[in-house]
Amino acid sequence: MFGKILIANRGEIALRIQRACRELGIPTVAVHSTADSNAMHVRLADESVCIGPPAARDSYLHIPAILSAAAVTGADAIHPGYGFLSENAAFAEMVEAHGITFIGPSPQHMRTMGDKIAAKAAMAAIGVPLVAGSDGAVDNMAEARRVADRIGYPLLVKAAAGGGGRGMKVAHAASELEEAWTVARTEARSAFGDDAVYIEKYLDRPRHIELQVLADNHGNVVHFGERDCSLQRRYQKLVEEAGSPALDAAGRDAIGAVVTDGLRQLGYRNAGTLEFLYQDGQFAFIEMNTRLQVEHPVTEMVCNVDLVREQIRIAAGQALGYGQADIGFQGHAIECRVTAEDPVTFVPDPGRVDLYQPPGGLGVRVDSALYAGYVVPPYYDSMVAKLIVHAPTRAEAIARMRRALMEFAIQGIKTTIPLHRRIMDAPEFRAGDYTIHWLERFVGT
Ligand code: MV4
Repeated sequence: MFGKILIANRGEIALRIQRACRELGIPTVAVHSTADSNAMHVRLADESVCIGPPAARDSYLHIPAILSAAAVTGADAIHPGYGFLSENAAFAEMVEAHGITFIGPSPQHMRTMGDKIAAKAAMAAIGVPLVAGSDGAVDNMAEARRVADRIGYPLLVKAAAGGGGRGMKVAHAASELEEAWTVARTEARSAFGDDAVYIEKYLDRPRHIELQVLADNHGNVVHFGERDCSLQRRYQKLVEEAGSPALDAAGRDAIGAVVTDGLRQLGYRNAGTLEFLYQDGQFAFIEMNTRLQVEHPVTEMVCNVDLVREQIRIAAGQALGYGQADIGFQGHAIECRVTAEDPVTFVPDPGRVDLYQPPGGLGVRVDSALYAGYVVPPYYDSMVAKLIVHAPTRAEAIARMRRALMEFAIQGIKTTIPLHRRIMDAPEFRAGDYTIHWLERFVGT
């Protein structure tokens, strides 16, 4: 097992990783920017190193500073959390070149999944269902027309280096194809320095369902079921649940078996999430994330597993020690992401937290780095807390979330808590009857 872990992140996820380390008896090193000297993740770490000025590119994304911090503190592993350097294959390679363990997949798997075309080819090869589309990159209009004739309209032109909604253009008819293809390429080149694009049939009312997997270095691959992440606005998730109101145990078992058998063949290791669009009872793979995700707690609650602990054990070479049959799904969990934003306009509202009163009681979990007197800096992501509830049924989980949202008090900054209360009261949400488009219509922006 590791002697000391450096956590290359901030905020609630840095605390989350510290908690797993502490329970494993492993000391932690926090890194922080000058804007985060008073941050909770610095206060709670065993050691801390200031790695640069506020801007993320000069601190949390500054690889030489992070490697130096690991060297001077003698850390023998680095956990990247989510965001920042978590999906950067070159960073993972440099970490390993310094004799430090990167807590995550191999750089090669990170690189493959970072290229959406290569990721789809890998999934096709192991029998995971895809959205109908081009077989690889589409680098001329003649090829684009051939694909369009085969799959029909509407279709999407997507950037190979994209993901999370960046670099996507829709064509509703043949008359729009050339413009969509040209604009997608141009935007991909300027945003990612890579103009490779591919084409997919546009699904008009899907849910976003993702599958959590873990793989060790000994050929054991298991899944922890699905999360429904359809409640999003501008590609930012607001509410996630496990399981999906749209899926039953048989559907989960079926997609889970295909995925775990396939990832075993690919030699994947550590944590991963496969993202699917789910429409008319069909799964269609779109992307794979090679990191711990923000919404991992809902899976932890229904499966009674510590995913970060498992990531660390796997990176240290330990075997999972259990199989798929040992993983159960108990009740229902919901997460609300609370951001420091106006709940109507979504304008960020960083600043001083005058009062912080988190909810409690049975089945309530709050992952947050806030405290009264803390000043939320303006430089980073606006998420300030994740409120997670767990209950025997979905209806009881919604009742518990409403109750917890009533108790939750944050004063001094605006937060999206009032919006979450409205979502919990919405008939469509309560019925589980929503697609990826429902929330944007509900909030009206
Ligand atoms: C799609 C799609 C419909 N059809 N692909 C958006 C983010 C990126 N990860 C993939 N995205 C989509 N790809 C096909 N073939 C609709 C979306 C999409 C979406 C997907 C997941 C969650 C929220 C979304 C919001 C808008 C569009």
